[in-house]
Amino acid sequence: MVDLVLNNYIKTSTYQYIIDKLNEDGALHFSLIDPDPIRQSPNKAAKMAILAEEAGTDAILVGGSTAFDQAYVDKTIELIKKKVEIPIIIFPGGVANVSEKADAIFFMSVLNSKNPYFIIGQQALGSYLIKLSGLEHISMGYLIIEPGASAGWISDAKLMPRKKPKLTAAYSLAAEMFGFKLIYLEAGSGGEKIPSEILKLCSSILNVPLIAGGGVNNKEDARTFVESGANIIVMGSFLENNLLKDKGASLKVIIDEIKETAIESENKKFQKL
Ligand code: 1GP
Repeated sequence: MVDLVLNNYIKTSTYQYIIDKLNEDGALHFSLIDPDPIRQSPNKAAKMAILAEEAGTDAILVGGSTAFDQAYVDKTIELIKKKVEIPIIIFPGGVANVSEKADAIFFMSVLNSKNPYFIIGQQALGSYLIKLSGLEHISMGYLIIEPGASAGWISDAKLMPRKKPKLTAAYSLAAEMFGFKLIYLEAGSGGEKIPSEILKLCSSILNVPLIAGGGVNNKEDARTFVESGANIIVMGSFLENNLLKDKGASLKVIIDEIKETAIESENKKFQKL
């Protein structure tokens, strides 16, 4: 479904689309699809993207910690692009995820990694490719909270403690002060969700949009996230387990809940940086 905001984004940028759509809806839902040959073929990924768009998701994220094959990532994005109108954003697990076929890339830094390779190293390696391809890059500070799952292990993160919200809030604020346009809090795929106290504290001090993901599986999870101040909810495993089975029906229930909760809650407005 093409609405006004989407039309406008086609003329401007994906980042502009995110800000405008957030200001219009109050909260967004992004669908994460992993271009991993062990998980799904590009064809299956495209079918999932169509169903997610029909269910009301606001963007498709393509990426994963274990996607190492550039050609496979290209093929997956190319097929999805033919089938959906919403933006496709690369959520890179590494340099091999850079593909000029997408609309944009989250140019992200794992700020609580113990290894500088994940903070600036692989970003430096990918920077020329991104520049030359003209791919829109949206800077994003990424923080991995306990338990962290594969993302935490692969990025060698010093996991943010679940019971110390102030630590994650301080890292988030520092990321905003560095100029990151988005802050992404990740608890790891398929694991325990980010505690509400962390989301509440981060949301209360940040001026940039707060993305949250990991373990969101039902409308109650989604409602809690939005009520706690998450502006964008990312879901991955749920899509893999349910989208094709029920043709997006259960995802629609969750996305409707996100939009309704956002209308009920008082949401801050965002400005483009
Ligand atoms: C995105 O890693 C998450 O932040 C995806 O987590 O697979 O649990 O939805 P799920």
